[in-house]
Amino acid sequence: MKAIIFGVTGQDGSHLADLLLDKGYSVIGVARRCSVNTTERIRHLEKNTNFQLIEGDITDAHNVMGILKQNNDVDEIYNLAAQSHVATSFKQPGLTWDITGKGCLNILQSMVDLGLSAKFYQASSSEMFGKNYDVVEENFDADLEYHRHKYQNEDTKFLPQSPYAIAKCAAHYMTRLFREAYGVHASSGILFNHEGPRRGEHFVTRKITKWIGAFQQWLDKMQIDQENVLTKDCDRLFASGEQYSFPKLRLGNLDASRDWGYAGDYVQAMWLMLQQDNADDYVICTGETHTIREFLDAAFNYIGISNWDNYVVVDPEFYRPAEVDFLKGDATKANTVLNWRPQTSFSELVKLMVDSDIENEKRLQ
Ligand code: NDP
Ligand code: GDR
Repeated sequence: MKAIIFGVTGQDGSHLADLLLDKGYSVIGVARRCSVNTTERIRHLEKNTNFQLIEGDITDAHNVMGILKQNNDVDEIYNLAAQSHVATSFKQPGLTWDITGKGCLNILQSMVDLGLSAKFYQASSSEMFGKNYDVVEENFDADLEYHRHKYQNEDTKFLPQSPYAIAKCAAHYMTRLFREAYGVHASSGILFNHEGPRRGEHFVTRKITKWIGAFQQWLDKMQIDQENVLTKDCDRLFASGEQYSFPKLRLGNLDASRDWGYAGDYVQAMWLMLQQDNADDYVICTGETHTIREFLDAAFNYIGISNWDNYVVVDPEFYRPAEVDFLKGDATKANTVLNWRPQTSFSELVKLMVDSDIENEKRLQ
């Protein structure tokens, strides 16, 4: 089997390449040219003879057509390429549109024009739900008290809140159109947030765990006992000009809720979608939601600090013009049809990321 991954240098692209190579695929990864090396996440694949890295940019239709023409025997095409940072999409909406929206069309149109029979995967996003959710009322207890349970699934209407989410909606509808109009085996995975040690450093979970890794390393270097010193004299510790000073962690909205899973589990769902006889759309999530505050609780507690508010500054710079407040998916369809379930719990994910960032910082010293 032969697969092409657009966006192979990203978090998901690197996990998907690992998965497909383990399954015996020959994998072509497409990466855009850059003045610096962007292949850190796939460095371990450099010597794998089943892996080939080629240059390409999905905003260039001519280039995409050339790549697919040269590889017209491909079995599966995964489009993971995107300008994927929601906050950046407010500052660079046109670029986001070209990559995250039109890039998908460039691939689908080339597939049809070349008459390829390959299966196609589009990386759709829970951000497409934006402000919207559905509600089910359930009574859990004997005194018939009803509880409102909010969730998003394949039937929830999209109400996007950012240029990124709007571009993703366009790509999602384009994927469905090509499935229905031209019979392309084109599936969209509506994936909720998924993280891990390979997560980009500007997404909130990784920003937190990377800070913790650096902070822990600094405490060790300064031989500071966090329980005895930090809790008592915290402000002095962070004051500039002091002998001991370490920049606080600056974050934006801490009250948003996200359904966070582990990226390694989620690429399995992408692959499963392309193994089905019929193409379709699937929500992929854990079904649990946590606020940023709860992520902070879990991550700081793990290194033995219970009062993280001493180390975190809320900075309006990281607020967005429009926010997605609540995401909590319902993956019943993926559970039933794909037999897919997440394998990594929220606390396991937090530990995995904190441990990895502590190790990274040690290696840098
Ligand atoms: P990343 O931002 O880590 O990776 C994005 C990839 O797209 C990178 O390899 C990047 O290359 C590449 N890319 C960007 N622009 C272009 C371009 N013009 N041409 C070719 N490649 C390009 O994202 P993730 O791995 O986290 O996510 C993968 C996909 O899934 C994205 O489409 C994202 O929007 C979507 N998604 C992600 C979720 C998540 O929680 N991670 C949830 C739902 C959807 P470079 O290294 O050069 O920047
Ligand atoms: P998101 O992820 O926007 O959900 O998109 P991100 O981690 O960027 O934000 C999650 C929530 O945290 C709040 N937040 C901050 N976010 C960032 N990046 N930096 C901060 O300092 C900060 N402080 C608070 C945000 O306001 C938001 O509410 C991710 C991306 O991977 C998308 O590509 C993907 O489609 C969706 O997940 C599902």
